Amino acid sequence: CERPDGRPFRQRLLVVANRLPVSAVRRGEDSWSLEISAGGLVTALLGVKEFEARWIGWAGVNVPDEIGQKALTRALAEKRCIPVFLDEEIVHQYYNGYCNNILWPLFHYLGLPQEDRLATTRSFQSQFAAYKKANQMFADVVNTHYEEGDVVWCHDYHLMYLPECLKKHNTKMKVGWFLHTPFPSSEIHRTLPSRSELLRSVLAADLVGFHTYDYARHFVSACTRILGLEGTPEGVEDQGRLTRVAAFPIGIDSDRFIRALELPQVQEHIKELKERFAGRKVMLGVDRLDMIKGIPQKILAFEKFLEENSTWRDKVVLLQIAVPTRTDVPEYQKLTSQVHEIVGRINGRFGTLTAVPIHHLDRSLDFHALCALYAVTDVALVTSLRDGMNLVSYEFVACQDAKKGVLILSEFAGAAQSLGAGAILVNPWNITEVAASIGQALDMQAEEREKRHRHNFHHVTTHTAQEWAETFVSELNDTVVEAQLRTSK
Ligand code: ADQ
Repeated sequence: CERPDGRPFRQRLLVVANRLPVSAVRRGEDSWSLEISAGGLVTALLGVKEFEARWIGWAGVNVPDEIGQKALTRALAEKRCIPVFLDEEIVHQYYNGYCNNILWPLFHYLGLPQEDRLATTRSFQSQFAAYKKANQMFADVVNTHYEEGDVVWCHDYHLMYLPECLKKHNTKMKVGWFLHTPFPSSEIHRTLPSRSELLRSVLAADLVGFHTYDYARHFVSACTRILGLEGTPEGVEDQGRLTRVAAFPIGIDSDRFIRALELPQVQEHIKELKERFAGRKVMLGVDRLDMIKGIPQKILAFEKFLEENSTWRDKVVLLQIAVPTRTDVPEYQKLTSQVHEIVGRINGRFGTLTAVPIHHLDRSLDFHALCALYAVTDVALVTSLRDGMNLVSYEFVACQDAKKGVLILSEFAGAAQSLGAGAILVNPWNITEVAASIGQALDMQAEEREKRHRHNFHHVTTHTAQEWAETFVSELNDTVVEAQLRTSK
């Protein structure tokens, strides 16, 4: 196999994630149209040039018939994607249920669902059974496509049971697992009924990675306290077998953002935005509309700032761009209404006939529009209640080399560990503190902004997505070689 520049690829990489990086729309009995969809992980792996990567995952659609499945498999093969077909019932129980209703809130410190105890216990068991079944279906597809020497990289909380399924089938397979969310304190993980089974399964991998050292430490403590295993500086040891555990902070493809700013269409967007908001400082929030992102808290902090700083009322605007996700889940619907209600109230309170203080959009923006927005922003507000890393903060910094705007960043986002020295760190639950930090950011002198921006820009442009992926995969290779040496001694 060769790379586009003619040099051979070093190794085949099978990237296994719940969702393939494409959206598939059925056009006929045997025809599909595909569109690459960008998200945190997709963006990161687009930068990996040293490996011949193939994706294995669910295409996000139910395809009950064989003709449709064959046609979709052919269409996806052109994009180096291999589908796992999940039916509606499995998706409901595994994805909506166990992944999004149980693991996602738990890993973000929101606890387990609080419904009627008995009902939860019953649905919990069937959801966990569906989770294991779905993970086995992913494993079956990996096993079919695996060739000796391949590296298998499993992603995220959807696939915690996958390393064990893979190793049971082939102990020699090189298996890595990376978590994109936080791993919570062991006291939180302890509350999960399937706590031990999940930990044991993840430990079947050769290398286990997290965004930060803290998450890695929480995972090791969970293994020592819950499973009674031994934690070492290298990872977790079980009867002489070591699972390496380490931090691999993700990054972005910063060049892609920096280059985009030169494009005529982005320059045109920038010009329009500058005209539109002339005479006002621009504050920006870009988030998926999820409870972990702290959107209501952010807007309430902005309200408090306006309340206490009347001279700023007609000189600042907050643009909050929120992509709706999991729109069929009642809690997410409630969040959308809550945000709309708060925004409406504040705009009614502080708006004039010609201007409102908050522009809230419930939608995704295309890449060029997003880059232009980042570039014209004076202050970015990232107030996640918990966030594995948060790539929005990185993207903002990458687009700010001309303006040197200020980043207000939650101390509960993984990014606080890398961009903390350049950002203003806040506790997003403390609305008074966030309101004060808005004032501090808007008043910050150019020299101070420059100094903070330099620090963050250096980090974002030197710790890229490509470097992240290459480091993880080469560590995985090294870990396996070291383990072989240990056992042959
Ligand atoms: P997410 O929770 O999705 O990712 P984040 O890291 O901020 O969070 O990535 C979101 C991506 O979606 C960014 O690339 C951003 O540009 C894009 N996006 C968000 N809102 C958008 C909008 N309105 N329009 C267009 N694009 C938008 C998960 C974890 C994170 C972790 C990543 C990567 O929750 O903590 O950083 O995976 O590991």
